[in-house]
Amino acid sequence: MKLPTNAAGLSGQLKVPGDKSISHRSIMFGSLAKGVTRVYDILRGEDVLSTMAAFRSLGVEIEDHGSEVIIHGVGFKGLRAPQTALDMGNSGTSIRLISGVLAGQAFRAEMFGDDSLSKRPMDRVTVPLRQMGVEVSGQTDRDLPPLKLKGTSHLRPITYTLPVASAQVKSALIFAALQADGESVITEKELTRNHTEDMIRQFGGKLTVNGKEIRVRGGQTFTATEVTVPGDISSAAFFLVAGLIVPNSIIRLENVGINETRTGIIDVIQAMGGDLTISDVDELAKSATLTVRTSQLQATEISGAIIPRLIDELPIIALLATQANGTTVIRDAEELKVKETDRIQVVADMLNAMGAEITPTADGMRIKGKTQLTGATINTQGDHRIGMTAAIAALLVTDGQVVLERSEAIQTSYPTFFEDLDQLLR
Ligand code: SPQ
Repeated sequence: MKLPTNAAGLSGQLKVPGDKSISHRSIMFGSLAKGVTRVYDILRGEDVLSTMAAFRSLGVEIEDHGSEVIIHGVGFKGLRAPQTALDMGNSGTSIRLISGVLAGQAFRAEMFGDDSLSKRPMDRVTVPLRQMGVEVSGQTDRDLPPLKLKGTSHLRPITYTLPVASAQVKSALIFAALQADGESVITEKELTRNHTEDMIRQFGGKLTVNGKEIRVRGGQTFTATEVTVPGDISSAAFFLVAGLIVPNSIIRLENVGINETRTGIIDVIQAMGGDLTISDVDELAKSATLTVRTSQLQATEISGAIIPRLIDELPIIALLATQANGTTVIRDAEELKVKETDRIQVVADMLNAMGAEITPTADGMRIKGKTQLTGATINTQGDHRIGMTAAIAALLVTDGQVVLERSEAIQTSYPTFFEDLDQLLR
């Protein structure tokens, strides 16, 4: 598709779609609770639909009424063996978290995904799950999908320190630990998004969190509840950056999730001198309105503990940095290499093809600021965040056109992205 270029400005207000991480988990906990859970404002992206389809195949009745989803939870003991292999599509969250759920189920299941998912390492979850007593096998020594798994109703608890900063590995182990015979102790490498922990409490379960250490007892039961999903800050990020770098812009994004494990991008925008205001804070829902205006930006350094708090925003932050004064450096982000694409290489290649000057490094990038972007043909390579970054970059192109190939990847997390962008274009 041909992307809009040379934007005169962006203005208006938006409510971005529901948070992807919370949407996945609301289906999982709703299915594993006893009783009827209602989920409002769930993200209707393809990744979340993969999780929904998987739980239906595991015997859970899920009514999909659009903005309201009703889950007839069956409890951990009510899941049944799937008749066919589970299709996880493009979704790392689905395959990894559901591995943890299946760990405690005494039946066989197979999970597969698309080309991109089939290249993503699953050994980060299979290694600890084997220690707990699960039989699991994947492809190559990294356990790439398809994964074949046979769980057990006698799971051993685990004491495990994560070798990578990953909310997916942590969450998979929490789901397994909830079904184990005793207490598990899971220690994070860095603090990562804590939606699984929050939702355990929301569904009436218990866990103890002490800094990076999480203690979870097996044999808990969950009670159905209502979940309202806030807007996804990872989706809002594209319009936050657009509002800062496109001249004559002011964008107001309402009801954006501001869980502190996800707000690294706000810290970076502030460090770069971006004009961002936070209002209408709802402490309970952990959401707020974020307003951005076109700004003069300074380069910054992004590394260390902030990385997991903005990992999915790094592609669009790289674009932001191409418009700042000075050279921005990103370090400690080697995890980007095992996302839907190698997001270090693919982001650098894409923006460099448009005239940026980005040097990929082993664990991040060096991004020269104040570069003029020009037209190019970009292929998402099946990565939604690459597609949306290209679309925001195109707005700055005054010379030439930008063509986006495989744009359908954006359906993964933000099906209404182009409608929302269109609404903001003056
Ligand atoms: O689900 P998937 O494909 O892994 O999605 C991504 C994304 O860009 O939307 C990563 F590619 O988000 C992950 C995120 O990077 C979602 C997630 C979660 O919901 O727990 C955690 C992060 O992954 P990880 O590997 O750091 O645990």
